[in-house]
Amino acid sequence: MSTLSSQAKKEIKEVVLASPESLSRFLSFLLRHHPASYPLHFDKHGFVEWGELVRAVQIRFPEIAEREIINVIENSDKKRFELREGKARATYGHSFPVDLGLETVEPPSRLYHGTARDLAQSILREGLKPRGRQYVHLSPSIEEAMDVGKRRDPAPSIVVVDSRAAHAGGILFYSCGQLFLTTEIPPRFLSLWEK
Ligand code: HQG
Repeated sequence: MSTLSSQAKKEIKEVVLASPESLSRFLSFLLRHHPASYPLHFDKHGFVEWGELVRAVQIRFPEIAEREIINVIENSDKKRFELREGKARATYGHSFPVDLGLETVEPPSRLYHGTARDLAQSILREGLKPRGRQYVHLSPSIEEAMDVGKRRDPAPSIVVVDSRAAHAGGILFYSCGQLFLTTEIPPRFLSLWEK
């Protein structure tokens, strides 16, 4: 029988939980959603002081070394975070208003949004809305939109955005790494991708 103390069990749990994936998810939670339960101060561009961020992460993962946090930031496949001049921020995905300093761009003629099958009809009816986030997030390819949609549904629906027409109609698009961000897309620019 196990004789581990509850403290030891807790410590093992923390070590297991501090995988790069869980650390990345926790950084997203802190930097995208500004939880009141952690002592973080954001500037208007969404940056927090590096030392403050490290201390907040160590509240959750007491064993974590600064280097491991840097590794997650530098190795994030989707470049979710940036570390600049002693400050860090999330590069997209915020649920509170930040000035990311993004440039408006002329988008490619089509952009794609992967979502759950049961949300697609509502999107076609009401338009693409940012819901809990500051922006709507769009992918430049069907493959990338599939990966986004698979977070919600193993066989996602892909909404096609006629971004050329939307841009011509006055909707602003921002380039953000591999993604394109916008505030809302009305139904007339949307259709469903058919395999
Ligand atoms: C849906 C991840 C019903 C929308 C991803 C989506 C992305 C509607 C959900 C990034 C709707 C919002 C953002 C309408 C929109 N009716 N549902 N009218 N309009 N929706 O998570 O784009 O891996 O805020 O389809 O890869 O899924 O975390 O947006 O399902 O790039 O770095 O409302 O987050 O990046 O969900 O994901 P989300 P998203 P990371």
